[in-house]
Amino acid sequence: MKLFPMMVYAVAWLACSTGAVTKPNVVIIYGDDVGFADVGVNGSKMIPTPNIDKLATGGINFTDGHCSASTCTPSRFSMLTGIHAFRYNARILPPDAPLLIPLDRLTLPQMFRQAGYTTGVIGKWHLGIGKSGVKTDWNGKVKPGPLEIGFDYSFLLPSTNDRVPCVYLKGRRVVNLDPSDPLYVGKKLADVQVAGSTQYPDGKTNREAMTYYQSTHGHDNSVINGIGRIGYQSGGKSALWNDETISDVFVGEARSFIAANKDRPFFLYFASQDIHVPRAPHPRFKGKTELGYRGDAMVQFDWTVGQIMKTLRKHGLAENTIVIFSSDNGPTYDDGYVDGTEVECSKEELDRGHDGSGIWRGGKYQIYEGGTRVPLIISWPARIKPGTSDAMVNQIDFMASFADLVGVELPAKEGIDSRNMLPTFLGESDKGHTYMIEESWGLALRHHEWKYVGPAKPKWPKGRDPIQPSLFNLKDDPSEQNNIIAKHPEKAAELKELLEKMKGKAGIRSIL
Ligand code: NG6
Ligand code: CA
Repeated sequence: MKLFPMMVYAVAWLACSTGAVTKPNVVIIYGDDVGFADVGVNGSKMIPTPNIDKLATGGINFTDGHCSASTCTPSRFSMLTGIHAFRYNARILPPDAPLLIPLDRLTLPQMFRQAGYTTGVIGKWHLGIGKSGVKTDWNGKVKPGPLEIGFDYSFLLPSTNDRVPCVYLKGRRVVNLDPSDPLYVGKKLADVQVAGSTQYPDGKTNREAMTYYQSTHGHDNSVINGIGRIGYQSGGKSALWNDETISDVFVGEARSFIAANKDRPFFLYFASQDIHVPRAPHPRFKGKTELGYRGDAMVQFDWTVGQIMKTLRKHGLAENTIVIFSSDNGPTYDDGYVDGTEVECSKEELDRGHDGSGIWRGGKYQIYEGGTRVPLIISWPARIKPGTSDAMVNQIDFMASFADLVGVELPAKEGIDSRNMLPTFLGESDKGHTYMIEESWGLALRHHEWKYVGPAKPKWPKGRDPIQPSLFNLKDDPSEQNNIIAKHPEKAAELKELLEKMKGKAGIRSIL
């Protein structure tokens, strides 16, 4: 057994030197709100994740791997553009937001395309769709979106599962939309009260309509499938998704995409809705953990990973496919619904003994390590030797790193914050970043064991981030309990100055 991957490695290498090697496929399996320790290999004991663990033990498991920010839209923006989200003021997007990624920027899928790859996105988007200043017509061609920024194939949950519209978008069209029940999306109820289109209960005046479970805060606009959502929708009844089968639908899409592209190199960005609220795992996963919907949704996500791996094996693609497993921000518990998640706030968000961020402090919305230090597993049986890596790395670096792997020259003005970490991502070097920015409501700068946290605006999210500038030493104090800025003002000043420089327009790659 041991010999087999080595043989493939040797063959791939030989083929490489003759120029005949097939480029590896690249699949990013992206979780939503999955914390560092929500997976078994990083310490989760109460949620079984055998498929993710198998991926980790066959690849590199990073202990200091980061998404670029502690919320969804900014992290996804940075992973797909190689640019820090603060440069575009990227924030969690409302349901009817226009496309956030500028059409004239090089994107990760475009870069793969230049190298001859077919590119696809399946899953949650949350990067906006449509043109700025023009109301998106959901009954016509919905664009610009993924197809305009480098994806050849796209099957989306357009925003987030807690936001309208609760329909799938395939290419530029809403799936199963009945033209006699046109679909409207808006911020206010009045925006969507159009005669002839199905009207859904308004959670503000009709909470009883929330029959799946009630919302705890917000999520009280249109109530669809018994779940209150953010934003208002009317129409599109025949197109509504079923919350409990979203994972099955996405897995089906992934199977078809892989089968259709098995004979040419492909890049697949697979973005699951798990384990974001409203957590609604398929009934076959309910009760698989003692942690209610959140734990069960994670078991469902692990099943999804297993199905994608099985599909790759079925088509003989398992050896030469790079599979990345990661998440868009750290864990959260009650994020808006009464879904059985129990939090002991006094114990730093511990749910019945399960701590989704492990020893790292905090989670989603926070500048503390738990906000951005997420599971990061990279597997490529044909080349990567299994192991763990403590190198400090970031998803924002995928663009420059994969450009190197597939032989695309990244222009200086594109992906300006993306740095080439290919040898580290492939486990051939243990050298991580010396300096790395972490984003939340404010910005932090990591430097080896030091972490400087800049000032955050004293607004939402209340009390979650330190408002005053802070300094932590992660070697002595990995859980960021002691702000030692008063003891080391010179270190804080040094990092503050560098952070200001890194924020400069030219981008990080040009200065570090
Ligand atoms: C917040 C929502 C939260 C979640 C988050 C986005 C409220 C009260 N809270 O505004 O439920 O949707 O946005 O999550 O509405 S993310 O993973 O897409 O960043
Ligand atoms: Ca998220």
